[in-house]
Amino acid sequence: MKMTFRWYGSNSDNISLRQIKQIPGMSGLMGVLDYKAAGEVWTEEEIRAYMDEVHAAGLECEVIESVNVHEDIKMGLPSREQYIENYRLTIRNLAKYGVKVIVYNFMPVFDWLRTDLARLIPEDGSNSLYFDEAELGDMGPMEIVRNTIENCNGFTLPGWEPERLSELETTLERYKSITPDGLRTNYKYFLDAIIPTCEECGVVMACHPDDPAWPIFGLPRIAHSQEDFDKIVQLHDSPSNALCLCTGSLGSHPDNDIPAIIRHFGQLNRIGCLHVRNVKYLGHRKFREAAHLSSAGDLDLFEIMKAIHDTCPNVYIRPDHGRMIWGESGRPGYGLYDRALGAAYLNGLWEAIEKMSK
Ligand code: CS2
Ligand code: MN
Repeated sequence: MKMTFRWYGSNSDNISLRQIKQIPGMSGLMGVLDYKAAGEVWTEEEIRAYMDEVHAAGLECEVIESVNVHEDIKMGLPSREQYIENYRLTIRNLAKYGVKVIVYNFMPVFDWLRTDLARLIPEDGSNSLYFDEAELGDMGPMEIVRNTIENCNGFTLPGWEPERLSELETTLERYKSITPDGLRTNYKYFLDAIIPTCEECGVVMACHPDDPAWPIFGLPRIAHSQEDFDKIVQLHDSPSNALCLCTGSLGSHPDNDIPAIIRHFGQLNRIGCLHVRNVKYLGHRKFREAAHLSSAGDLDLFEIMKAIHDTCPNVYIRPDHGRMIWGESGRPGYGLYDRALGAAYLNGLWEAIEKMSK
């Protein structure tokens, strides 16, 4: 297992590489050029500059999260050809600089969705991301976008990049005629085009699940259960067509048995990387993000780490979102302290599992 940390680059992260390096056991980053719009080519110069900075801090960057997929590819529009070509060039360029895994998602319009980005946890005064379908009430997609952007403390949030949302109304309209099977057809077209490139240059694509793990606003969503992912890995049968299993995203639905899902895809060699975090169920389609510790939420992090250990022991993982604690303020979900605590805890579980299995 390689422990990594998400970092947005020196111009848009308030956390420094030095701070990340000081977290025990941190091998490197899940990095990103966060200023690149979906569909753009990531040039060699841009990648080199980023990698030089990361390496100078004594860290690696073998995973990129995310190279976003242009909406025209998901919708299957004729303009997708150029965006796919750009995506292939980006894969090649990243591979030249040591990138092994590229995280992405195939969710229409929205990446993750929350109704509150800083819900107070009354027991201890910390706050975390929170979702309550009932709170969505009459809120339409436009309103939730406005809310989210207003409440992100001035940071751009992954999945909520302004350029993806500028044509929101037209896009939402177009999706009305796309069924889940239709979306899968467009997905297959994309994979058939890019996976041979990945195989050539030793890169694994890792699809992130829908979050929350059910459809929202009537949009087709096809990545929130084991069954969905079985279909995805079969769309193009190659070890380069893999998954980024996110325990918190999948775990937002209590029916998803996370350790079993990890074991299933781990045995198939289809896990490119994992996000490991905990969630606390508060009712039907209502949850908040919890501290990583198993007893703080409803997921069993020991069983999760054990499943990783048993089926994909060399995989990249990162603590995913954390709460805001100790008076920290920053990008919602992406503070330093709670994610560092998460990493330390997961490393501790790992050490114990390793030693006990000898
Ligand atoms: C991330 C996702 O912050 C998050 O919730 O786990 O935004 C993830 O990076 C994307 O879905 C991957 O494309
Ligand atoms: Mn995630």
